[in-house]
Amino acid sequence: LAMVTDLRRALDNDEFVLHYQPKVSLRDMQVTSVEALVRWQHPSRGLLPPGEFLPVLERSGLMQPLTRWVLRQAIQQAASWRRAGMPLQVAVNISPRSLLQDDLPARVLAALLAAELPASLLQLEITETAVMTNPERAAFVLTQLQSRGVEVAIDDFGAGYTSLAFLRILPITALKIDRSLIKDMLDHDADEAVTSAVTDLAHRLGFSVIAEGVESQALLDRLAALGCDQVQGYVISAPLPPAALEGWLADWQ
Ligand code: G
Ligand code: G
Ligand code: MN
Ligand code: NA
Repeated sequence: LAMVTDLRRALDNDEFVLHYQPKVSLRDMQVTSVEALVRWQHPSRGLLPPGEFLPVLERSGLMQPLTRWVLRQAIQQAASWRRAGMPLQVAVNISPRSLLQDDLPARVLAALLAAELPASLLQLEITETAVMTNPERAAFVLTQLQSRGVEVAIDDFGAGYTSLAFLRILPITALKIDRSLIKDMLDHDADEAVTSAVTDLAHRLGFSVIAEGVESQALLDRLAALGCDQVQGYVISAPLPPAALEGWLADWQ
């Protein structure tokens, strides 16, 4: 596959970039965190979204080097924002396979130390599929990270099949409700009932609730009424390159 060769070169040549999408608190509309989302600045095809290359990367065994690059880059960016007086928490997506790497906690903690970034300024987003592939192993890895202060969120919650019983013992701080669950909530009472129940359950377990892919003010208002803690989505901002995010933040406050 030509693309695999291209991806190897992209890793060597630093062709990936991170965009950042804010999440805001529904209590005071302040930014709580920004999610790092990778793009590929392809030399001839332009800026490619992750859907066009992550599956190939995963199949060709190149996800580990990308995960390491994203972690390092996002941590350095957060450290640089902090030095500039903007202590923003950065959230990094960790692929299912990367989560099961033995050395993930050591690598993350070493990168934090090297950048002199407090662990609380890093959040890891783990999909529920990743967790359910090997729950005991996931809990073991995540516990090591969370005990050092790294925040952990379950991503795309509601899109897969997380065992509710297992949620009790997961070392996490937040649940991100998948867009598929909330997007039609204003028209479908059943969707709203599920979102409402998930929110209450998460709160009872001590997790905060983040709704993702929120595109309208009406949906944001309904989520607020249900007790959802944070929202992320186009109604707030699309993912932005670092400099654009800084401009956006200055306007937002
Ligand atoms: O940015 P966009 O909405 O197009 O992202 C599409 C998908 O790619 C999402 O599911 C997102 O979680 C995933 N993704 C984006 N950046 C990363 C990354 O750095 N690592 C991993 N593993 N997944 C990512
Ligand atoms: O799976 P994950 O949550 O990591 O991926 C987030 C993806 O959702 C990114 O590809 C991002 O670009 C996309 N996204 C972010 N906000 C919105 C939104 O309001 N609507 C839609 N449709 N997609 C969004
Ligand atoms: Mn995510
Ligand atoms: Na998600």
